[in-house]
Amino acid sequence: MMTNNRKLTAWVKEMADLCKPERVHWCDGSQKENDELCALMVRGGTFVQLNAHKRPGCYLSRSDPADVARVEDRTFICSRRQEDAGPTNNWRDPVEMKETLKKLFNGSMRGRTMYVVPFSMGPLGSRISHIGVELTDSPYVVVNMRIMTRMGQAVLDALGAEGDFVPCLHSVGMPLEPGRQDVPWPCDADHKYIVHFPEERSIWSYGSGYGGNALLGKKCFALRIASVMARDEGWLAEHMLILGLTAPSGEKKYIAAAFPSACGKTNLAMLTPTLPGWKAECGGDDIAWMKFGDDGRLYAINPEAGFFGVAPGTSYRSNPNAMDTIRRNTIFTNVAMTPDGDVWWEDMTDEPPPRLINWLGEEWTPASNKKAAHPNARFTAPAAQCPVIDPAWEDPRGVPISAILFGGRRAGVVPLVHEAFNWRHGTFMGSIMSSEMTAAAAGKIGVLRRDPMAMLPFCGYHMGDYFAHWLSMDKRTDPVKLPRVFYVNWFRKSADGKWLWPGYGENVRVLKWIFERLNAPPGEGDNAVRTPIGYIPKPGALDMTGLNLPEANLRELLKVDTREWLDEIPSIREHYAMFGDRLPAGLNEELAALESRLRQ
Ligand code: SAT
Ligand code: MN
Repeated sequence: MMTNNRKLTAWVKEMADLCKPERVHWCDGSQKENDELCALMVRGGTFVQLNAHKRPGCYLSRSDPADVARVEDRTFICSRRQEDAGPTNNWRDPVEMKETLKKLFNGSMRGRTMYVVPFSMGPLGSRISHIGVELTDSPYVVVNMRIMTRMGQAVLDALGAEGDFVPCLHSVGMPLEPGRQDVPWPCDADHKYIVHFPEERSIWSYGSGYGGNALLGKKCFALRIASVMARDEGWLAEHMLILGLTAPSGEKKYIAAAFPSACGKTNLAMLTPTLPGWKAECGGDDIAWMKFGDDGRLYAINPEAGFFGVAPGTSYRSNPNAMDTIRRNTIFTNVAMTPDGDVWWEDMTDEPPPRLINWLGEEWTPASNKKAAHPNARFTAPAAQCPVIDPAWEDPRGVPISAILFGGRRAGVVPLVHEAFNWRHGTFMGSIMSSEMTAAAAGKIGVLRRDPMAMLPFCGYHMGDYFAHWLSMDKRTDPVKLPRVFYVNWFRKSADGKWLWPGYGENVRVLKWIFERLNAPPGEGDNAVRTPIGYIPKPGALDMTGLNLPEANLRELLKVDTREWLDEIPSIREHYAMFGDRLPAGLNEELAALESRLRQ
């Protein structure tokens, strides 16, 4: 091993004694190591190598059908006191949970290799970054972590003898007892545990090999554990994309945006503006860590180094930049395969290919009544391959954030865009965010859920305290230096159920309005009208050049219906009731103020 970090070597030894792997492999992160692991997985059936002419360096993996998404009901926050996990998390006593887990992990890696995966969330050496080490018996996890994080020896070097890290233990939970034949996707589907110990800042994950359940740098560390670190240390760990927007004048601003999983974050992060002269560059598509700079502004880094994006729906029409990002060196999970060894998924092309192997490994034709790709099928691709990656995406200082966008899928009520009156009102907007559910997590598709700041499944502590932490930001700096807050909804539908807004690259029209708002002091600027819910674009203020959108659509998109909003109040109140006395008074005051503005 190539570290003299005592905490690390002691922990690896202790966990190896518990999990009893056949061998321990310290990952150096090299290309050679990666190639060997990929070859190993091809031999074992975990990976299918894709057509080297069409998808060089790409592999397909098909998961166990019982292991296809994050499992929120098997995700636990084990703070010492239940009230510190709050009503939005599953809580278990940490001592009891450790006992349960130790039994499960005891011998769980028998016959397998334990990989030691040192990783950095964020550019090495950035004051905003943090280091973790994942122990896993899944080579699939190792090669995914190599794309999603900075992984390997350089991280051990940065850690040094005394550096601290977040320990992340992972096992697929299928020991290979002598004589037991391995399977392409080992897991223990009936005993999944995704467990966080916020006080000791550690993660234990058992039984699943899929996505956020197993790539522990992502949601487990960069959101659940990091949100606790951020609360303790005065910064923000958020479920947000980072976008750099340059106006025709050359002026550039950075925007961070929070949407629930699978609401088009990756598409917005990589959008191709349809307005001439506007340029959008991608800083990240899922997570932002923001700390105050010396100038009092919030600076963001993307803690990840890759994209773990939803494949279905991704096409040259919806997201050409993502399509170009995934041409090579990409891992596809649960997509369909064409006869010539390429990939396909729903809506990738207008016409499906005549024959495919579906995500279950079965023959498939368009006449089949099953989906070819699983709705939560994913690609894992290096961010550096994105043709519009922001030049500053690895800047250790981060990028200054001028605006924060909240949003979700709402067929009604919520207008295309509105701006908060101030930081506290913006926090209120984030706290009542709502969306119709998608396939990223196991659950009911289409049901409306309130998902504050898109952090409902990712906040590692009491969400009432999280709101209070957000509210405290305007005491930590001069409030005019904070990002301005906006709320967008690309998904509003007409009475007869048709999308009112074309979305995708056309969203730049909304971003342009936001950009222009930012160039006037808060509450000023002549491009907005004040409504009870916030500022919306004044008629004519949204640039509609070249878009043949019926006037009636625009009116419907920007409509603020007082009646409909008053109807939302009881559900907001019900949502707030869940947080009990930990709901900050400031948010109740905002709710009361909204109601009184609506009744005026
Ligand atoms: O599986 S992940 O949690 O990484 C994907 C998502 O839910 O956004
Ligand atoms: Mn996400």
